[in-house]
Amino acid sequence: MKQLGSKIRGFFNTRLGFFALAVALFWAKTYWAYQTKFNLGVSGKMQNLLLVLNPLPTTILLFGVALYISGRKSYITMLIIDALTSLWLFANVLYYREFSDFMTFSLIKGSSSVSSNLSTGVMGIMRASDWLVFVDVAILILLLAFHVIRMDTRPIKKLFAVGVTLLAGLMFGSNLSMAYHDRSGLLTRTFDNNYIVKYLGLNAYTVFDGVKTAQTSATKANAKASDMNSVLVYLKKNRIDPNAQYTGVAKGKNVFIIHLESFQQFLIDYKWDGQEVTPNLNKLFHESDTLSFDNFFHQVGQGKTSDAETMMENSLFGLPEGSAMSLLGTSNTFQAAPAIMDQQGYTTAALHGGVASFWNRDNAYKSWGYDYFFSKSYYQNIKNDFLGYGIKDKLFMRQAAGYIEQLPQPFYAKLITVTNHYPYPLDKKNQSIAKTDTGDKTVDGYVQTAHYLDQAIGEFMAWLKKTGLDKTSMIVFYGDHFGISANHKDAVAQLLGKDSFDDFDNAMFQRVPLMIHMDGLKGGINHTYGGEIDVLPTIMNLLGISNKGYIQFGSDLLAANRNQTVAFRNGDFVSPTYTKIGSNYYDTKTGEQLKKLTQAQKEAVDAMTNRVTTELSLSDRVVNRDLLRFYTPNGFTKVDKSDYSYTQSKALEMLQAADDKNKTSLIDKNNGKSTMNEYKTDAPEMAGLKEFADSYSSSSSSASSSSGTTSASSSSATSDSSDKDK
Ligand code: GP9
Ligand code: MN
Repeated sequence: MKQLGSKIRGFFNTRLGFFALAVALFWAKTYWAYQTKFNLGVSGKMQNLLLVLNPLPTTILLFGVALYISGRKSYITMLIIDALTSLWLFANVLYYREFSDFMTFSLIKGSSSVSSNLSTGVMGIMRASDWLVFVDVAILILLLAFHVIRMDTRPIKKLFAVGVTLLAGLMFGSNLSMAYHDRSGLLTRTFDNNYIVKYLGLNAYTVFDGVKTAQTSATKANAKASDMNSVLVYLKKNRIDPNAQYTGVAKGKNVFIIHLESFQQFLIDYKWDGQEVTPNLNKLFHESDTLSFDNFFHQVGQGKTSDAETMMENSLFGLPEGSAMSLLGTSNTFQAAPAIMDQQGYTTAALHGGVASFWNRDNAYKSWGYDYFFSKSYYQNIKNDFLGYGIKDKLFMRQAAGYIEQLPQPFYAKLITVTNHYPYPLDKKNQSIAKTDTGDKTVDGYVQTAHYLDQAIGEFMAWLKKTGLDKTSMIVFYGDHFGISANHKDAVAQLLGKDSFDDFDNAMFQRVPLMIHMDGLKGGINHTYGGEIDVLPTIMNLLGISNKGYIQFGSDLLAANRNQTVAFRNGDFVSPTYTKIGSNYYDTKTGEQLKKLTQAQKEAVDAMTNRVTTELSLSDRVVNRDLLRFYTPNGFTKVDKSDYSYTQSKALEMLQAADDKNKTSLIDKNNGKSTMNEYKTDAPEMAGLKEFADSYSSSSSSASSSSGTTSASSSSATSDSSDKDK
């Protein structure tokens, strides 16, 4: 026993022994911090395994640097590296507590607001146990100071140090490939910083973020104001005047943007199991005061939802290399819908039952000028309320209404639903239509979650009606992107009752709904071909705000003589005449592939291809080079991100102050009373919940109402569902 003890001590007295001890302590400490200081939303065996393993490769790599140095300096270097990485962890623990996200270089570089935010609030949010982050450094220093461990000053072979570095590289490589196996596109799609930390660790995330920031700042540093000239020339030449008959018809109205997650056009009027899958949305689609578009396409790339949001609210395309919101949402200048509306005297708010960091919304929304972002932590924790990426739609929309009724009017409010998200799971209690029977597991649940989403919309619309908001609002519904990918051709063919489903069918299958509903609006089903890029110009015209001078790549969908070539992010396109998929062309009307193009056809498709590639590349130029910082449209005031805070306590204070000043919220109009008792839902999760008794439709009580805005901290931040399919 004694012998073993002295052997161990002997080992720790060697340089390698000390190195191993330092790595082991740092490893254990990091894992402890992962478990207690962050909400990474780890689920499943693989993610748990990776969470345990992921601190190792980078720790070995970093601490291993000290092995290249000889003598006492080697120990000191190791301690310094240990202390610095611990300090970084400590800073992230504090930052995370406030923002539920990890620190980024562009935040540190770009805004003093982060540091001032943090330093003012730091004392308040710090906990004694946070200091334990330094415990391993302290242990090592004490062990050396009291000579429990002696320094080994004998030189180490360079080759050995190289070996350690290589080992770390190898370990990192396997970590990365295991991570990709569980989540493809982890680094290219960059959904959420939480995911990178969960899979690869904090240090790897830091390097990744550093490289990304360096790349983008190099591109930006080389950009000049004159880079904008070609964009301005193109937009000027191709500008189409909006439809004057519709100019300003919605002036001063509240605006709702309702994001229908993964909702495809084919669901409209679709019947299954003897019933309509989406009766509420069908009704809206056919109403005479709804402008409905049946040739409207999503245009997203890898950035999926975030691409849709970028197009919808900026009329700029997403990037080919992944989410522009994630990559550049923090640092770039934007002239987005919320800021435009804000400057028209609107209150602007985004509401989403998912974590704030997803798609970097917590930062990008500030750049876009959203006054408020009511994300997951703003909603009450109800048992079984969370599914996939967020709070179930019925529970989310019900609580979102609790914030909407507090917004000074007019407001611009975006509600992002999420239950209808791949892989379309829904608990038994919420199922009210049978699954389809194609036998494809990921497809068959789709009608169920879509049906649920539709019911949530129905409940929300009923509340709008009850409160009179339906008379004072313009409501825009849109499907963000496909729900069923091209990997499920057989199942889709069955759903559509077709014998086959080819590439052309798949292009047509990218239609998503766009409906603009407003009391008294001259509606109808419009057949123009358009996409998400066109929505902002359309809405601005309806609101009577000229978009002349704005850098927007879309055009008013109601304008006469508009160009109807709809660009897909990969350069393919659809139009009323021709469709391009890869190197193949099709006649859109017949779906027939055009194997031999006539001269006229060739000229036509060349012109379309040219237009599509020009628009995509000019939009990419604007976004990648951050050109909007050089150009401010007349009448627009540049957004200052530091004006915004989505910290719950601050935001709620701000909301209260705004309301005290304006007295225009729905609650004010209702003599200071909440309208939540008018919100009926049949969400089973709310049955029996005392604070929601009024709004549960099967309950007959009409006691005092709850505004639904009570804050509650949430237990799991990021949830995950494997989405290799996306
Ligand atoms: C998450 C949600 C999902 O907040 O918006 O994004 P998606 O996976 O559809 O791109
Ligand atoms: Mn989506």
